[in-house]
Amino acid sequence: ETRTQLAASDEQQLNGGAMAETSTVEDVFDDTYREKSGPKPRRVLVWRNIIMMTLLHIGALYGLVLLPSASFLTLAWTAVCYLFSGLGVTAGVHRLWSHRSYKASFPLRVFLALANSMAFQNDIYEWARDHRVHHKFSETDADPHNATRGFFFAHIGWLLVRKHPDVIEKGKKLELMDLKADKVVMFQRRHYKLSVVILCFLVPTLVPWYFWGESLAVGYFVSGLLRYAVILNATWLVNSAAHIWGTRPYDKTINPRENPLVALSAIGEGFHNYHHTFPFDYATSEFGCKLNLTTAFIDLMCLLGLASDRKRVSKETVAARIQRTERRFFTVLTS
Ligand code: ST9
Ligand code: ZN
Ligand code: ZN
Repeated sequence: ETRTQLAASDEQQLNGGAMAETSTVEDVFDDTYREKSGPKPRRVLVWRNIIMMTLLHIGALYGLVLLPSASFLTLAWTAVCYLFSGLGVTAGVHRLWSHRSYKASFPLRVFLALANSMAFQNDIYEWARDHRVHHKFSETDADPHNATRGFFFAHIGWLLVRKHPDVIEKGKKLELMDLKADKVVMFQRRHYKLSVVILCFLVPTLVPWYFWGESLAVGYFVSGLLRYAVILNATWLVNSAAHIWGTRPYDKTINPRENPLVALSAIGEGFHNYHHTFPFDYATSEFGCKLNLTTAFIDLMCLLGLASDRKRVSKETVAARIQRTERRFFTVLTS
């Protein structure tokens, strides 16, 4: 059995077989793709991004210097912004829009799209498109943050150079109808720049200044830049650290790993061996809400009637998959 076949049969057993339909989302590994032989294309640096990312990190360091002078309310506000923008990535563009692992009502999608703009990680459409190619062609030329090119490339380097042509070629063949049909996604894409200026920079800076007289500098460098840079790095650690360090209980033949430290900073997204094995599971982990605030948030939304249809892989399917991939592992070793 290939990885693609394994995932397809596991997906059919979701929620103990209760949810028999298989989604059309192309987020499972494609065994048929082969990297082109011959020399790799030249690496083209994008200086605009290198300069902007350097300035951002210098600004964030200055935010760290200002941190002791921030009032308690400003620190609490910064934490709220961290959580809010984090959920826009984890519960929003990752588990909902990239993987369709649950359904969200219109008001919840509006909330998640606003939160997503506060995180400023490219618009939902672009992020989800890149993320689906990441899963489908993981650890190859067609993976935008191919971790076989090293920690730095998987972490931030991929945002500082032109993409490998195979990322674009394979990405263009993806089925993205669900994203194009979502009015919230397309609205956010149309007004992306303005929404980022307002939500990622103006709101975090102006709220502490207007409501409790914080200085504009502390608002900008702490709640704005420092919070933004930390969220970015927490997200990137999933691509770098969680593809390099950790255990592989579910499938030893793939690189993504279980990394509890990453899970903690990325509010539940570090169980990456599980996630690449079962990308359609809304909890992205075997262990539900453990170290996984995002799963707790989605559960709460279901309780409030704002979300539904959580896809969950059963314990039996997990156990069966571990056994089957163990067999595959030995076949790979001995062939
Ligand atoms: C950022 C994103 O940080 C982070 C994503 C991380 C993903 C993590 C995943 C892990 C799991 C989840 C964990 C969540 C944890 C959260 C924790 C929270 C507490 N398919 O891109 P262009 C086509 S962003 C199909 O310019 P270049 C397309 O036609 C940070 N087609 O390529 C496109 O035009 P359009 C802020 C594709 O020139 C055209 O090609 N943002 C695809 O090679 C050109 O595309 C930045 O820093 C595809 N996949 O440039 C900006 N890709 O889009 C960074 C492209 O109009 N980006 N096409 O349709 C850039 O500047 C550029 O993309 C580039 C490449 C320089 C990197
Ligand atoms: Zn990954
Ligand atoms: Zn994913």
